[in-house]
Amino acid sequence: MKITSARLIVCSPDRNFVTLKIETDEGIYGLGDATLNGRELAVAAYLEEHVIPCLIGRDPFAIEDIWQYLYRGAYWRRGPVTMTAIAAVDVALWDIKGKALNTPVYNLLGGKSRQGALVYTHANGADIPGAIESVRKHLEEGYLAIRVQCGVPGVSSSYGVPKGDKPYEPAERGLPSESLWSTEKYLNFVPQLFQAVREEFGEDLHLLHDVHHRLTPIEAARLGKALEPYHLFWIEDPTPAENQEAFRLIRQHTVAPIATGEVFNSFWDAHDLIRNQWIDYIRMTIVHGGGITALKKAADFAAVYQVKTGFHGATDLSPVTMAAALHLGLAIHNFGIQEHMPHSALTDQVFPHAYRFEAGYMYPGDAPGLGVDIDEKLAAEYPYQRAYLPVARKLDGTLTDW
Ligand code: GCO
Ligand code: MG
Repeated sequence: MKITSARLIVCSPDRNFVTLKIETDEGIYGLGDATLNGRELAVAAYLEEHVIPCLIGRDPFAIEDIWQYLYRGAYWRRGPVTMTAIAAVDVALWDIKGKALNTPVYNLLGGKSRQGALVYTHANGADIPGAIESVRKHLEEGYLAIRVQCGVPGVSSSYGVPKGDKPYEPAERGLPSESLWSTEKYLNFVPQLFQAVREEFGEDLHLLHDVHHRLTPIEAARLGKALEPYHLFWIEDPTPAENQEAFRLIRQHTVAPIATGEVFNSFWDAHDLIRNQWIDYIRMTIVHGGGITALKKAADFAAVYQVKTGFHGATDLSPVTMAAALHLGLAIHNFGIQEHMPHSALTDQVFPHAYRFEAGYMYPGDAPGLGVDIDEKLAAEYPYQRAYLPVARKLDGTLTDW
């Protein structure tokens, strides 16, 4: 079998997606997600100008060799644009292989280690009563694990809380919006939020919270200690992770479980965090971390140190990534939990898929390959529109981590 063509489908059904379609001389094609929220066309250009010409004529079954060719052969390595481009190729090749062998991708990764993947979804509210009602709604939908974000009194806009009545979508069309942040107000408020949620829903519900890179290590340690009575499933991105050593300080003060890694694009971004067991869950995702090939290796390394996976799964990762994450999550032994921020109905129409949600778990389905497709005609009705993630400033105007 030979690769005969590879092309990009860039569309924007409610938000931007970049999809790579690799076609072969046997009529089988594969899909890869190349979406990097707010930098979509950078990845598209990298693929079109520097990667696709090197794919034509290659054997699509040679997944490992093509991965190494695109990683080591590029000379300039790592970074979100490069690794997202490699991921798109890699996932498309796994899709082709599954289709050619008439088997779902999870069977190529060791087979089922479980029947379904435990998932968590996003609850949010402008205030505590609003957040409580949002948790209730998702409980009624059947979720067993729920992330809770809430507006912080005295701060105009908080992470994870939608503006108006539309579902939360961080990237906004037009130039970056600016939001305000107050560490002091946040640290004083969050324990009250989880005390209220536990009082309302009891002790069994898995609760998660995303700090979104906004605290210093010692502030994160303070938050972890303050939330211990509410035994969260995890506290996510407590502090920026460029300095992996910072997590040692957090670990010295609190037993609150820690998850990080959604902004990672290489195993090396997590190497010290994992081998020192400074985290409990690695969130690096297939679309930004180099694909199924790379994430399987990272997950296997994490397993040696009892670190579990908690793959990123926001709406800015396309249904192709959701499908790939469910196949990998079904197979690896140290699967922890999968983020499930459901896409819009329109997005699901553009990307018909086999995966499904039922009673707190998701199932990739048993279609050969990944079990996801793209309706190119419908996609073409929603052209790309530049969008940016917000930036954040402290109350004194200092730019800070959004
Ligand atoms: C999450 C993430 C998202 C990101 C978004 C960036 O936990 O799902 O933090 O909310 O902000 O994916 O594109
Ligand atoms: Mg996050």
